[in-house]
This record gives sequence, structure tokens and C-alpha cells, in this order.
Amino acid sequence: MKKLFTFLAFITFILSCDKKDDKYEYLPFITAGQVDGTGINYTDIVPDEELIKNYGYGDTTKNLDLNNDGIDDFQLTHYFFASMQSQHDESLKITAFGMNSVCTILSENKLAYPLKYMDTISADINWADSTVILYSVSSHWSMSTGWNDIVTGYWYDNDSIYIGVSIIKDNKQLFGWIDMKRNILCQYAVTVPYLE
Ligand SMILES: [Ca+2]
Repeated sequence: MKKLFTFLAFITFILSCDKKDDKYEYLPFITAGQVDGTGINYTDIVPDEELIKNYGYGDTTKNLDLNNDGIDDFQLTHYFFASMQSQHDESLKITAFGMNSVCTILSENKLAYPLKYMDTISADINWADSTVILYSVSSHWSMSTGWNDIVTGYWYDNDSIYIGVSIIKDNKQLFGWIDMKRNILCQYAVTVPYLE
């Protein structure tokens, strides 16, 4: 009987080793707008969610947990201020939490890079682990010229562009994209570990 228990214990040990050897795979890239595929976690926001214009002095923020692990990965911040009906200032920024990062323009790390559909998002592009501008607009009204906008960034006149993002999870780099139309959140996707 003792030998049987020893044998069963051995089998249990082998099985547990097999389980530990389950090897998770990680995709080395995702393409902007990609929604399907093994190792892709896609979320469609239904209905699209507008980060409301706060006519007071505060910001409107929204935290995003792209890979659904209970840990917020990024924060969107929308700022809007209007004064005397002749000026308004508005901005949308994204902040990367922890070691996460946002794809930026190499020459200007404060601006998010406007990725086009199917662009590759991988370790090879430029990343910044800080707060990045999606757009900033300052509008002034004058009798002679009407409204004049000074725009920085690309999402104020969004035409199918994507934010590239990276999440560090268990020392692995996950890649994702976020689709926003000005201050409206539409959809996002991220690579997640998967078993072969
Ligand atoms: Ca997360």
C-alpha cells in the first residue's frame, strides 16, 4: 500500500510539473484596428462613451483596464474651459500608469502618434511612459475673423487614427490600440497571454 501511495504521489508530481510547463505565448505585435485573432482581447464600447465636457474648472477622467486584470493601465483626461463666450480651451490627454507607455512622435514625446489602420504596434516604435497629448485646442473669437483655433495634436480632427499603447504585465510587454474620436471612446484591443 505504501508503494501505491508513493506511486500516486509521483504521478501527481509529474502532472503538476506538466501544468507548470504550460507555456504562455505572447504576440510580438498587434496592428492598429485589429479585433480578431488568438491572443487578442478586443473590447467594443457600446454605446460609445463620451468624456463629457466639464464646464466647470475640473477635469473629466476615465481609467482604462485594457486587459481586464483588475489593474488600471491608462487614464484619459479631458479638460474644457470656456470664458465670456469668446474663448474656450480644451484638451485630451492620456497618462500611462506604472511601466506602461504610449506610442509617440519621436521628435515630440508629448504628442501621441496618429497610427493608421493596420499600422504595426510593436517594441520597435517610439514609446513614452508619461502623460501624452491627444489634442489641445485654444479657440478665440473676434469680430473681424470669427473663431480662430490653435490646435496641437491630431485627435481634434480625428479621421480613423489610433493610439498605440503598451502594457508591462509579468515582465512581458503587451501591445494594444485605443480608438477615440475626439473625446469619445469607441473601442480598444490588447494582446494577452495565450496557450499554444
Ligand atoms: Ca490592466
